[in-house]
Amino acid sequence: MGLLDRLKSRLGKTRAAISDGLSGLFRGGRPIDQALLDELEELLYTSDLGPMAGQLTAELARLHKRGELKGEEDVRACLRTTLLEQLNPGQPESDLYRAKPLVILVVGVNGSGKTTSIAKLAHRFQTQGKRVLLGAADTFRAAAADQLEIWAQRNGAEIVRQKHDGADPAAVAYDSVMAAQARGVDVLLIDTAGRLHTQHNLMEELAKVRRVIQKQIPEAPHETWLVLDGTNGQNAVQQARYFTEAVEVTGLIVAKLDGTARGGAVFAIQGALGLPVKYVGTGETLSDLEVFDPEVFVDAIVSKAVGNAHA
Ligand SMILES: Nc1nc2c(ncn2[C@@H]2O[C@H](COP(=O)(O)OP(=O)(O)OP(=O)(O)O)[C@@H](O)[C@H]2O)c(=O)[nH]1
Ligand SMILES: [Mg+2]
Repeated sequence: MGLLDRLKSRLGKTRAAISDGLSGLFRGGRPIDQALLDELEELLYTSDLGPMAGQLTAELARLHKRGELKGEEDVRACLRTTLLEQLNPGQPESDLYRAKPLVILVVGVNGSGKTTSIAKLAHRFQTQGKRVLLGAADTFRAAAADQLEIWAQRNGAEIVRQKHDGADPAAVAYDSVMAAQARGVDVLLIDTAGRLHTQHNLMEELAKVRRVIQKQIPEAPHETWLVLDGTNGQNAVQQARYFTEAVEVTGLIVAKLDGTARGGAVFAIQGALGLPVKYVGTGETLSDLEVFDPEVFVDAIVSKAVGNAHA
C-alpha cells in the first residue's frame, strides 16, 4: 500500500469530515450558493482548520462570484491549492543525515507521544540502514526508561539509561552523547520528560539538557522535535509555545492523527508556529509513522473517494 492509501485509511476520521463531508454537501446536484458555502465553512471548522476555515470559504466565495467555481470538483481543487499553500514543503528526509552522530532531542508535554514516536523513528532509521542509539533522559517518570528499553529490545536498538533512580536527565543526555560518539552510531534520539513539578522546571531542565549536549558537540542537538498530540487539535498550539520559547524547536511531529477528526489542525498548528511538520503518527505500532509530505497529506483528506456514487 502506498503512502496515499495508508494515510487515507489512517486519517479516516479527518477524511470523513472533509472529503466525505464535501460529497455530502453536493449530494443531489446542489448548486453552489451562500447556504452551501456556510455549511462548508462549518464542516471545515469541525475538522479544526481554525481561522483557515474562514479564509478558505472567503476564497471560495470570491471565485464563485467570478464564475470560476462551477461545482464540487472546482471546490476540491481550490481547497487543495489553498491548503497546500499553507504547508511548508520542508526538507527531504535524506537531508537529515548531515552529521554523525546526528543528535535529535525529542520534547513535548506528557502523554503527547514522545516515547512512542522515538521508537517509531528508531525503527524507521534502522530500516534505512542506520545504527540508532536511544538516550532515556526522561528520568522523572520511573517507567519511562523501561518503556524505551522494551521498545529498544524489540527494535534491536541500543539504549543509554540512568544508572540509579533520580539521576539528572542532563547526565543521561551527556552519557548518551558520549556513547554515541564512542560507538560510532548514526543517530542518537534523546527522550525527555513531559512533566516536572512546574512548567518552569521542565523548561529549565530542557535548556540544561541542550547545554550539556552542546558542550560535547557544539552544533548539536542537530534537530529538536516537538511532539504534539493530534487529538488536541488546535489546543496543541498554546502548549507548543512554551516549548518553542524555551528551546529552539526545529520541527514538529503530530502524533495520534489516526484517532481524530481534527486532523485539519495540522494546518493551523503549522501556520501558528511557523515550523515544519516532519512526521505524523498514525497508530500505535512501530510502522505507524509517516514522513510528512504536504501534497500527499492534503490529497488524503481532500480528494474524492474513488467509486463514489455521487461522482
Ligand atoms: N493511536 C495512537 N496512539 C499513539 C500514537 N502515538 C502515541 N500513542 C499513544 O499515546 C500514549 C502516550 O504515548 P507516549 O509515547 O508514552 O507519550 P509520552 O509523550 O512519551 O508520555 P510521557 O513520557 O508520559 O511524557 C500511549 O498510549 C501511546 O500508545 C499514535 O500515533 N496513534
Ligand atoms: Mg515518554
